[in-house]
Amino acid sequence: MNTADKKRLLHEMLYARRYEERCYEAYVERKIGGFLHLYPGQEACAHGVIEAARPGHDYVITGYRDHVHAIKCGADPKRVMAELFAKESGCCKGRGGSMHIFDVEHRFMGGYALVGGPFPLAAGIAKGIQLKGGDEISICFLGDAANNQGTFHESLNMASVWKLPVLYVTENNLYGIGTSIDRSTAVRDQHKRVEAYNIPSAQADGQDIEKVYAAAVTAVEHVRSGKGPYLLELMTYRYRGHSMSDHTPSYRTKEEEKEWGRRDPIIIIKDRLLAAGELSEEEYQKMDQGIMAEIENDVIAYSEAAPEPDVAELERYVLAENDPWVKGGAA
Ligand SMILES: Cc1ncc(C[n+]2csc(CCOP(=O)(O)OP(=O)(O)O)c2C)c(N)n1
Ligand SMILES: [Mg+2]
Repeated sequence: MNTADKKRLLHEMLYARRYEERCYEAYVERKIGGFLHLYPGQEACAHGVIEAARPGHDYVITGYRDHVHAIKCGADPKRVMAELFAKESGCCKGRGGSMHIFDVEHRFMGGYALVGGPFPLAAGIAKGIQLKGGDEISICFLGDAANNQGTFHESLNMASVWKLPVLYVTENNLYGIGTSIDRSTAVRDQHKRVEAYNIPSAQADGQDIEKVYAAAVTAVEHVRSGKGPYLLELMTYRYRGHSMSDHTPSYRTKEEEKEWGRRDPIIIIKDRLLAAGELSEEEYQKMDQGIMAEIENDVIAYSEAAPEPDVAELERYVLAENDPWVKGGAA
């Protein structure tokens, strides 16, 4: 990875951090309602893996912690924020909200609330690619706790038997809501679980974007070359609680939080660039100021000014049969 790539990824991760922090504030201001799961601490996972793939060409699917994955795939940050604000200009016309971001144009296939739900969907997407003979791959990001769902085992077994082009990425942040992995899961190292399905796997440091990227290049290359599925486990940590319902977690020790705070994905790449003389502190501060101004003046202003959905159209998009657009009629 060259210096320009490292700086761009630093910019993207810092943007993601400030974006999510601004979502937190907007929630407190009651501009965002419903569920809200934020990504600070885990930025190197989505950025490192999707960077190694072909965003907009490969299909990406994930759970409810989905804003950053969608944006890295190419979704417009303004339309993602407008979606969180439940506005008509949102990427799902304000009907989906935080857990249901979707952007078919950039092949971001959602955003799902059901833990483990995307495992079979990702396999289905991969089966479609295989039947059509395309060179795309299907990438499924989910948390460590999702791997205890039956869907994980059923989907990975079929994916292996059918040699589907699907990359499963476990973002292992050591907790499922407030339950530590050591209390819920017999195997702490998630990559070991797929040996039972004859699927190759690896574990990488999810806080270091260069390590995530290197591991993801190997994983993507394996899947794209037709050798079947692969599982990449990324060891990471979320700084805030599971969602806005537990924003100051009481189930973790301060020592553990501090330890992971020292391994911040943005600081790791920033310090590396500083030490190599490829970035100055002044340049970094300017980058940060620019990002915050852009989010405020561009993204938030757009979302605040965006129109509300029409109440008369509340049932539109609930069922395909209600929608003239789906039947081939007017938009
Ligand atoms: C089928 C199902 N069961 C339970 C829940 C409630 N639930 C929401 S998130 C979650 C824990 C998921 O943890 P993990 O997969 O590790 O992801 P993380 O939130 O840590 O990113 C649970 C049990 C749900 N949404 N869906
Ligand atoms: Mg987890």
